[in-house]
Amino acid sequence: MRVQVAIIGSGPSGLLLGQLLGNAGIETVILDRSSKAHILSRVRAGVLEEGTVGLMEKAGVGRRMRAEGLPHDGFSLAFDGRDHRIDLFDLTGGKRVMVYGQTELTRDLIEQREADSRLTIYEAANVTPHDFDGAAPFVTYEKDGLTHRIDCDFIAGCDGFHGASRKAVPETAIRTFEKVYPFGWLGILAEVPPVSEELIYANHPRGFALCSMRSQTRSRYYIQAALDEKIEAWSDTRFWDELRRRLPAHHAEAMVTGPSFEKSIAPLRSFVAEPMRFGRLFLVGDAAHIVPPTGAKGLNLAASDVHYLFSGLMEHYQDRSNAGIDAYSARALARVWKAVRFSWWMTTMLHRFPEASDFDQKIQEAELDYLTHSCAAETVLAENYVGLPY
Ligand code: FAS
Ligand code: PHB
Repeated sequence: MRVQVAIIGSGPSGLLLGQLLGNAGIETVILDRSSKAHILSRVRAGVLEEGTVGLMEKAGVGRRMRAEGLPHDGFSLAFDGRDHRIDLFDLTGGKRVMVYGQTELTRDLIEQREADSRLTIYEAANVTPHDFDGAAPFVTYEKDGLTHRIDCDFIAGCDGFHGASRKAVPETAIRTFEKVYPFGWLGILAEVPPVSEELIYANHPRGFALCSMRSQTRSRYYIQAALDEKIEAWSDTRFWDELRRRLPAHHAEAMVTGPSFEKSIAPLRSFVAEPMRFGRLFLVGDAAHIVPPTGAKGLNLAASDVHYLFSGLMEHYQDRSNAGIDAYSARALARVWKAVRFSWWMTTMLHRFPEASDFDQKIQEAELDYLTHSCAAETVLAENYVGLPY
């Protein structure tokens, strides 16, 4: 088989890139080691920047998102028993975010790819990029007991943090930066109405908590959890009790609880690989960078990477210019690092660090006090949260 762009990974990065390229007449194939069912069972991000919304619409896959997504003009910070609303719309001159689950975005992209009869090969084992430092790269994979080869012009490594693409790059050609946080997030999904119309990020002496949602009837809640926590030790009752302890009384009293149908613990890390391009192999999304979910940037960075790579590839195919693909890594990394900084800053401001000194704690309190008494500080938070320009 031969295609113009071989995409490894059927997550948001690979699917969105595949949809944009396919609509522009570029032949692609997507290879994923997981099954379609497993991919659609994953619960991850929930907040889309306007840039991500715009890309979904540009890809022709925005209908359900527009119909079912929840536009949000602000969110609240909760600490010391009170709320402080960050008015995103007012502070950014009219920008907002869209609450729409990554699971739904992935489903929309998968269904559109199938409707357009574009090929995705699921349960592809040992997917391996080859000869991407030359002019004739190819990808191999195993399926049904056979080894298959796909020749291509370019390979998009959209296979996430644990994927094969970044690992295929010689160690001498890549530099990584990492910070692992001393806690994780324990999250649940439950068919109960959200406690608030907007998201609530809470800083409490017992730890961070986040009240989010997927719809007016489905809530997504998280609490900061120690790294050695086991999901089995967290009954629904224990989770609800701990969540309510970390919220101001009026939210705790109003909270509607119920059985969870998804419960998981995710570790938090900041990670960046530089560069993001190696000859004819491009790293996209989580394959190149990871952020703590506090700033709701993971999925949205994947989208901006796709924007840069798609425009570079189209310059190559339509204008016979390699300027866009040559600039991909620098352009993507400039935005990635600003989002990595913002996600680190929000995580540091809102979580309780086990090793924090009394001084560290006073600095965190001063950060929150400054933020909630300064329009300039709120504006910095707001412009980063809605997403910096592409
Ligand atoms: P993905 O990881 O989504 O997709 C990679 C795909 O590649 C997967 O389908 C995988 O099966 C496939 N793959 C992996 N290795 C492969 C191989 N060797 N061969 C072939 N295929 C391979 N972001 C937020 O903004 N907010 C959140 O709350 C949030 N929560 C998260 C919770 C968890 C547990 C995780 C892991 C991430 C979370 N994220 C969150 C970040 C997440 O949304 C990512 O940013 C987003 O999934 C990035 O999309 P992709 O780059 O497509 O990578
Ligand atoms: C979510 O709804 O899953 C979510 C929302 C905002 C975040 C992180 C996760 O910052």
